[in-house]
Amino acid sequence: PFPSEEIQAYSDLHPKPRNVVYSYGTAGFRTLGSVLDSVLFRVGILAALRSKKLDGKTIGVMITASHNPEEDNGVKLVDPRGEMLEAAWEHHATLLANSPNEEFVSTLYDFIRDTRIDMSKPSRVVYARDTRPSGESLVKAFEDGLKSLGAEGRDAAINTKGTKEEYGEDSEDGYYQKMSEAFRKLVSGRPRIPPLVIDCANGVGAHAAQKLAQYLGETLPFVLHNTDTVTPGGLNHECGADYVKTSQRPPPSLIGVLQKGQRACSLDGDADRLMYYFIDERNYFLMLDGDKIATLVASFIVDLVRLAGLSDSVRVGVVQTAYANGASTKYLSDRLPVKCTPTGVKHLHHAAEQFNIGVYFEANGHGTPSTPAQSTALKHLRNLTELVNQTVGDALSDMLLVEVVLAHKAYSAAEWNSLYTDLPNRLVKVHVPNRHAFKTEDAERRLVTPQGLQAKIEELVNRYESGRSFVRPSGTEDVVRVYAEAGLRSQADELAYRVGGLVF
Ligand code: NG1
Ligand code: ZN
Repeated sequence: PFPSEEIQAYSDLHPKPRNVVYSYGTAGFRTLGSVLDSVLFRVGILAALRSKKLDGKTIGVMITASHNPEEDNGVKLVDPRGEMLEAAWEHHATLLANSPNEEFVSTLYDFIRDTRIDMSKPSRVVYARDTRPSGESLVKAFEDGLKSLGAEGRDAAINTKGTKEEYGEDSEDGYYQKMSEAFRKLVSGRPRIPPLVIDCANGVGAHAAQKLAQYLGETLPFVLHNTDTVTPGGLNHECGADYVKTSQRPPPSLIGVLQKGQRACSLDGDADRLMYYFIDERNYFLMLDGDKIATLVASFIVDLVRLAGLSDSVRVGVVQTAYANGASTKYLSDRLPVKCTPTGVKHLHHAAEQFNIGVYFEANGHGTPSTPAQSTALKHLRNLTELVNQTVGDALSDMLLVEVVLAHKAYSAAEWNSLYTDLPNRLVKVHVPNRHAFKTEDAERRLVTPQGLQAKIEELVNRYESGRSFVRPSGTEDVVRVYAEAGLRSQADELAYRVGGLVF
């Protein structure tokens, strides 16, 4: 049964704009919220079909543009176990999104036939959005997609996660309850934990953190900032994990709030990135980014595994991307196996599964440890698996994990920071006529095209002490990114600027 007339009628309400080309990238579809209506409608259909193809298993859909500006929006599909959409389907998604309105129904028909989808199967879809103003109407377009197929959908409203059925109870409250209970067990008997300042980026993390605070009570007191999810323009504006990481500054709203040595952290607009930081004795701002988090967590897990006498059977490893600070890679490689993959959580997650326990974090604060069932022999490891959200990475569960390790090691922010010293680094965006002309290899660390450019970059890099630089096209914005690091701040900035000049 293929309801072609219904689909056409609904599709006419959500026509594809002629001059826009969409592509399903690392973060799903992501662009200006104002040109996403037809995409959301079609993703509604696609999500229902994906569920049918998987025998009615639940598909998650998250409508968000994460750390990007408030006027952007996006949508990504999440497979039943919380994993990223299968690669072949990313390609189908792109084809369907770009089909002109008058061809859409027949393209869809061919797709269903070629993919052998049994339309009589049930379909279950759970969806959620972040606080962006464009979210409401995009959800309507998405629901029209479901309706056109007569599919079932459940609105998880404004939420940090599309699906979390696999984690804890089938409800948001169950999720916080499970996390906070595990946290309590893990820190029991340790000294009182001083309050943690949390910048919620004026996004969904604010709701989540408020809830979590109720469950944690005095075990871990929160001081919440940037929790305004109603005033337009506030989302990720001069706050949030991306602001902190990229500008290498605290959110202006926290200046004067942070006491020397006090731990603070920023979430991003959809609460899946986490960035810690503090002001030191000399009033310097110091960042504890995804690399520092990975280092802290991996060393804790290694200790637990050793104490449990499991060092011979449990292989612990760390997965990073090219954006990992060179000093972190050096520090970790001296102690553990370290792997480098292209950016995007799906690549990291996949590589992490090659270890018994794989810790993966992007420098920007996306990530989580993935721990398997067999290591639950140890009580702490068992509680850890309760605490960490192993399939998707969630900034708040990552935050609790950091707090556990700090409590166990009795580390202050400054002691944690001193594990290694970051090489000064700079990340810049360059607008180019066609970013797709930039193709990379070796986990995005080298350019293959434009021809000759890589050799020029290397020639520059060689002139800097501890220099490293690479160029890659963004998967979430229409820009090319240039990253550089070097022994001195001024040199890192100069190298980034000069490589940027080569690209432009
Ligand atoms: P792009 O826009 O492809 O650089 C950004 C992050 C990725 C990843 C994705 C997914 C940087 C430099 N890039 O991708 O690491 O997190 O967003 O959100 O942080
Ligand atoms: Zn995010």
